[in-house]
This record gives sequence, structure tokens and C-alpha cells, in this order.
Amino acid sequence: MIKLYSFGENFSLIDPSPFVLKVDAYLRMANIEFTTVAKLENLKKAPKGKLPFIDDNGLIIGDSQLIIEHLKQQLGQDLDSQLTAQQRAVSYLVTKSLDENLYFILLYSRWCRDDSWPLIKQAFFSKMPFPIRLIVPNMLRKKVIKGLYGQGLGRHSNSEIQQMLRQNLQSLSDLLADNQYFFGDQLSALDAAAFAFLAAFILVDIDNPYNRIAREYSSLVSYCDRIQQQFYAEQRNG
Ligand SMILES: N[C@@H](CCC(=O)N[C@@H](CS)C(=O)NCC(=O)O)C(=O)O
Repeated sequence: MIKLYSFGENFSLIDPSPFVLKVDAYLRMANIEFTTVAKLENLKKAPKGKLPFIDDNGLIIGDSQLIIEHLKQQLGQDLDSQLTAQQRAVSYLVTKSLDENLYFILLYSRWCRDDSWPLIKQAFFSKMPFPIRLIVPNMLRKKVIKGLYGQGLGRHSNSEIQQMLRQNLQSLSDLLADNQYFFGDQLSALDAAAFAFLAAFILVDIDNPYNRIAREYSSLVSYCDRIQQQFYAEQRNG
């Protein structure tokens, strides 16, 4: 059976990482049996130093995109089999936009802002032994801030980043339109990705200005609720 290596439940989400949540959602949507190994220490074993990764009967694969490709090709569990070539292209490019742009906005909103940092620090590092927990969190925070500066997003002002968030959300809302799922009434891999990133802003138990902006998009809030109800009802009911 597939083992999914994750960070573990936090902020009322099955995982605080949208990449882990994307794979978790895909596995549920494609009805693939799996177990989760949830702990921060998984990072040390991760083939690329990042989560998620999976173990499929001894085959270790890191990176959400590569994992989903594997599930589609090797297990024949392809949620995109009904899509046209044009829809597949949209799906790929939107997913990459979430991975490579919206993700950094999320990272900024959680790690760089003084209103959210105490929550992140408490969630990830409070169980670290003394005195490491006095040093490591701030060291990692500095690393994230430096990384965001290098990536480019960290060079923008708070209001510019919020404007970028709105553009992302408005585009997703326009793409979803009145559909149940992104490509109509059938789930596709894009739903796993979009749900994961939207849940990280909307369903998460964090309430900073970025979360509040995301919650203004009522069709995206309903979309998250719909998917959560369908695939995470157990978790929601405790
Ligand atoms: N491209 C990777 C990105 C994964 C990723 O960035 N994971 C983050 C958590 S959201 C991580 O493990 N960060 C730990 C680190 O960089 O040390 C994917 O799609 O899976």
C-alpha cells in the first residue's frame, strides 16, 4: 500500500503544506488506498529534502507533481483521462501557477508576517527540546525570508503581495465559474491542486489579512466546503 509522508494535521487541516494536501486529496479523489506517516522528522528522510514523498512498495518518489504522474501512469488512476488536450494544458499551467506563485504568497503570509509567525512557531517548533527551540525557529524563519527575497516575491510590498493574491483568487473564481469542479461535474487533478491551495488560505485555522481576503471569494469558499464535505467529512467531524 502507498505510504504518504507528511507533516501531520495542523491548523484544522489534514496537513498545513498545500503540496502534501494536494497529494492526499488526489489519493482520496482517485480512491487509492494509502496510509499516512505524519511527522516533521520525515523531512530528514525526504529524497529531495521536502515533503511530500511517497513510498509505493519500495519505490520512493518526492514532489507532488511527480507523485501524481506516477499515480496516473503506473497505477492507472488517472483523474484526467476524460479531459481534452486543451483542458490538460490548462490544468498543468494552473497547477504550476499555484505551485510556483500562490505558494510563495502563502509562505509570505505565514512566515514573514509578525501576526502569523507566533502561530507557525508554536505549531512547528513548540515540541523541540530546550534550548534548540530558542534558536532553530528564528534561524529557519530568516532562511525562509532570505529564500523569498531570492525568489523575488519578498521584494514586493505587503499591499502588492495582497494584490497578487486577489489576482490569483479572482482568476481561480472566474475559471471555476458556476461549475461544481474546475472542469464541470467531474473531478480532475486540478481539483486536488486547487482545493489544497485554497484550503490553505480558506479552511485553515489562521486568521490574518491574507486569509480574510481569500474568504471574501464566496464561490471559492463554497468550493472548499464542498470538497471538504465530500472527502474530509470524517476529519471535520473530529
Ligand atoms: N515541488 C515540491 C515542493 C514541496 C515543498 O516545497 N514542500 C515544503 C513544505 S510546503 C517543504 O517540505 N519545505 C521544507 C524545506 O524546504 O526545508 C512539490 O510539489 O512537492
